[in-house]
Amino acid sequence: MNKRKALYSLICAVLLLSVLFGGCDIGPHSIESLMRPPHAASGQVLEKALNSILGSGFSLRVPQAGAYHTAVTLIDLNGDSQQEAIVFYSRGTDPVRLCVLRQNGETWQKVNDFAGDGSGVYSLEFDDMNGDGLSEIFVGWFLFNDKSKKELTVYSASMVDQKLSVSVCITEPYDHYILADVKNSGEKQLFVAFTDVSKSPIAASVRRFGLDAAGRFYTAGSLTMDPRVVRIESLLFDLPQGDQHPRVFADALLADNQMITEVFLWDEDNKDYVSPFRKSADDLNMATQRSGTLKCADIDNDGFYEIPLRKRFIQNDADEVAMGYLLTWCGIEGEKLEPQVFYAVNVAQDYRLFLPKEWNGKVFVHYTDAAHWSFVNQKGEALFSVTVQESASLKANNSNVTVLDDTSVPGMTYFCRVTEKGRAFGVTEEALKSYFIYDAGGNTK
Ligand SMILES: [Ca+2]
Ligand SMILES: [Ca+2]
Repeated sequence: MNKRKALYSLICAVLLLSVLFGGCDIGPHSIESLMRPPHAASGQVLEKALNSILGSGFSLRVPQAGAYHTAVTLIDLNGDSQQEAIVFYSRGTDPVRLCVLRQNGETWQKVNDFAGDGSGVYSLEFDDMNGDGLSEIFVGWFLFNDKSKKELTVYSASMVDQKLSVSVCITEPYDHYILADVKNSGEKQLFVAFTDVSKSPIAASVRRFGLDAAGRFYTAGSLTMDPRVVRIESLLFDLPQGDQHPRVFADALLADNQMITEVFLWDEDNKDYVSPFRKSADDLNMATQRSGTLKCADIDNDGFYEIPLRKRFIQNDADEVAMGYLLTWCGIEGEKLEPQVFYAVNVAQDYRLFLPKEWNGKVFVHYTDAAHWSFVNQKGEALFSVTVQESASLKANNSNVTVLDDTSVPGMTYFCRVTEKGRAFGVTEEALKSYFIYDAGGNTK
């Protein structure tokens, strides 16, 4: 769907909602001037149609996440330039239902009406998976009594005797899903990530589905995840330049505040995805394991995801790691993790310092006190320092320092000093000012 259509649908949906909920007095002419074709798509006509098709005593339901936040969504499912209406509604404590309406001249007619799978609508999305000009409808449902459990139902639009019909394709429990063109064929496949907590141990997996030309779903593949996974946090993909196959990234929580990013890469020999970081016999993804809950992200905005790893960055004892670490954002090159972006993270004093790539392996932190970090070279010679001090005492000492931040924490000043060795290495106060980021916890993106 192009942007203009999307905007148009949004305007229509907002106007319709206003009319349907009766909270806003918009005259029919103002609506109709915005909506083309003007007849059946007017709010009053649709409201009337809903009342006559659904009967009395229903309430409209709104998806909680995703791009469509309205109970009534207008969209052209079959590419005939006539918009259909997707309506979520419920009666009392019954499951939420999905009704699809189409315009028929001056009126609306019911295409299909489905009982949903839960007590609420999580998300709504549309995509023409197999490129046949007919849209699939992706609905995420909240299950009863437990909002952490969701089910995804995919509905497929088809033309039967030149009339639009909508039917259920699959229903799958899920945590996250994505649609990606796996084979560079113009056809998208559906990836469904799900943590099955009913199994012991918990079984996390990513299943892959395709849609054939006849409109039937088929299972295209199934990927297990690290057996230690207790929850899947996100599912993403990117497409490297010159590569035909998307790379899939799934952030997942382990026990004890540990996190991994499962990476799935296309393997041409097996014609399936494989996990390059879980090739060892124990099936564990140690390569991307880190403490904390920082998810993979495109940290340098180059269109590809990086994975945030924590490395030791100190010349002191390991038990001081909690005070600070080297945050290393790694891209994936081939099947290898390639360090790209570096930060020194001071957890105790809530800041991080960007470190240029050229400094990697050449600059370390020597600290005995979180309030004063001395950055040293391989020989242990001081290059520069970052210090936090009470602003009043700093002023009293009349110290000549370069202030990095004296506003984020009231009464405290972050400042830096550069040594002669540091200057020779190429460090300047101005550069450190631009590298310094105040950040509670020090470890968010
Ligand atoms: Ca249509
Ligand atoms: Ca990137």
